[in-house]
Order: sequence, then C-alpha cells, then structure tokens
Amino acid sequence: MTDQDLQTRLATVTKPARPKLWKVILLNDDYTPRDFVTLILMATFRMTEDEAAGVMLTAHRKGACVVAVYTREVAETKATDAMEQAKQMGFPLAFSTEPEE
Ligand code: TYC
Repeated sequence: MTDQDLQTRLATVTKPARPKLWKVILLNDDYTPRDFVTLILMATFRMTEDEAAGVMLTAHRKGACVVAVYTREVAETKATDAMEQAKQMGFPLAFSTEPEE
C-alpha cells in the first residue's frame, strides 16, 4: 500500500462522506399568479405564508430564488410535484435543482 493509499484509507475511516445536498430553485415567469406561487411553496415546502411570500417576491424581482436544500431525491421529488400541481392548473411555474458547492 502506498502512502497515498494509506492516507485515502485513513480519511475514509475517520471522515465518512456527508451526502451532498441539492438546492431547489424557484424560477420567475410572467404568467403564474403570485398567490398561487405562495400556496404551492406553503404546501410543498412546508413554509409559513410569510416565508413563502418572501421567497415568491425574491424570485419575482430577481428571476430566481433558492427555496430549500435537501438530499438529491427529495429535492427532485418536491420540484417535480410542485411543477405538476402548477401544470394541472394551467400555469408554467418552474423549479430547478442543482448540487450545493
Ligand atoms: N411574476 C409572476 C407575476 O407577476 C409571479 C411569480 C413570482 C411567478 C415568482 C413565478 O417564481 C415565480 N404574476
């Protein structure tokens, strides 16, 4: 075993990898009503009305806003669920997911 192998093993034993977290990002559009965005955020991301309205307004003004971070699967499921609910109501509301640095 080389020194490098030994270092790698020690690091593995002493520092188990933390699972990477993924951001859910709300994207602005010109069509989805503000109140509907707020309701979707409350229902899907368990936010209070004030929290949800704040995130909605930031996305509205800046174009996008980080909603929350989760493990990859939870982030993707919540983003997909929220977009599906909006689609059923005829709105183009979109979310993206990306890994945290
Ligand atoms: N811009 C939308 C409007 O003026 C509201 C909105 C806010 C839509 C945030 C999407 O992520 C969004 N009706």
